[in-house]
Amino acid sequence: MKTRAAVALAAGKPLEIHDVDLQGPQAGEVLVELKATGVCHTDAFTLSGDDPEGAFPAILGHEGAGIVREVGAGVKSLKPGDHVIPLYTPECRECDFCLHPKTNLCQSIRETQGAGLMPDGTSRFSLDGTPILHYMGCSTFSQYTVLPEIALAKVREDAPFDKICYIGCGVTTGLGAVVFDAKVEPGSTVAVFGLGGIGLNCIQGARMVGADKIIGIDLNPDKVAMAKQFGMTHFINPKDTPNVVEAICDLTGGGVDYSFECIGNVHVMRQALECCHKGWGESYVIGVAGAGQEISTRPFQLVTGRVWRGSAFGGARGRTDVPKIVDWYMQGKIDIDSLITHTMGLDDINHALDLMHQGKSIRSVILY
Ligand code: NAD
Ligand code: DAO
Ligand code: ZN
Ligand code: ZN
Repeated sequence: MKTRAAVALAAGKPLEIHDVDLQGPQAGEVLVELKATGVCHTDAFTLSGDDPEGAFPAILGHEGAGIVREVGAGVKSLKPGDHVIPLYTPECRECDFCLHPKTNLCQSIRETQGAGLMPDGTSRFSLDGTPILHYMGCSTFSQYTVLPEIALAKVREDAPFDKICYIGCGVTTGLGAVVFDAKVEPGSTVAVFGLGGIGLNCIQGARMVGADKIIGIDLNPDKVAMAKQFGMTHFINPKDTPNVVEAICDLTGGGVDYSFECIGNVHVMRQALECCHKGWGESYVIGVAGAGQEISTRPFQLVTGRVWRGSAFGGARGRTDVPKIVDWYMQGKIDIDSLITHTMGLDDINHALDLMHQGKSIRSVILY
């Protein structure tokens, strides 16, 4: 079949809209008609050419929501008509990682997914006979896409696609880091570094679990109003505060119980660790730093009980946890609507990337 898609033909070039050939689902695969997709920083990072794993030509996009249209042989958990969210972190429920209680990083299709291919080592997309790579196993910048069954979360049918697509990455990453990975307790003190699409979801996660002080840190004062709306109780702008770590320790009687770095800046990662309380404070790295960058601190920070950890896709096991997050949204426990600042058609997707680079959007959503 043909599908309309935004194709990344080469690094650093604008996306081009093409009618691409799409082969139907093979065994264990599912054809999905996307109804909406968010445009995330990671798509822009890969398109820029700075992503060492980025390969072209490819169809980017990993934050979608849509409807199952066809299933391949052997698919049991999904049927045509089901509403789904694609998962860049799949959940096979069988591999060593899925069976281990301490991780969500299913590895069953990691190698082929990382290479931009389906599990059988081939691509379903092509343009004029040239194969086009998949991206993060999702390729949601195409109206139709094919995914493995294990990379789709089935969600309730009354949830709006144009909002729940954001659960495919940003919402789950920020909220999940607080709820599933850190398991922040009621009454805790929390610091969130970076008040963008991920950090704001950490903030609303902290509010949801009943954190006491929620301190936001950002260089951009324009972020304050939205962060307060999402539950931030105190704001620190590093431009006005010579020693951010000291300021956080002063606010919290010696440091926070939990901190989250949502920027990807290795110097800020150090501050996020060092503002944690001696003896028990835990810091979570969520931001993805540039290739080759390294973190550092004095080891005594760890000897004296601070903990340095990381979080991917919020620690969520996608097929199990994503439907729960959709429920939280539908029950009004979390706000997604305020974070979706722009919507547009696929033809305007390069505008969505421009808005992101100019810092004018939190999330742009493409409507198919
Ligand atoms: P964003 O650009 O929307 O937000 C970043 C915020 O950090 C902005 O508000 C900016 O003003 C602020 N900032 C920048 N430098 C700062 C500094 N030195 N001190 C204080 N504030 C500063 O980005 P986002 O979409 O929220 O993504 C954040 C990070 O999370 C990115 O690195 C992204 O790649 C990563 N990410 C990680 C995962 C994961 O699973 N771990 C998933 C998705 C995204
Ligand atoms: O299992 O090695 C692996 C891959 C884990 C992928 C985790 C992705 C986390 C951050 C990437 C940004 C997501 C949009
Ligand atoms: Zn698995
Ligand atoms: Zn993303």
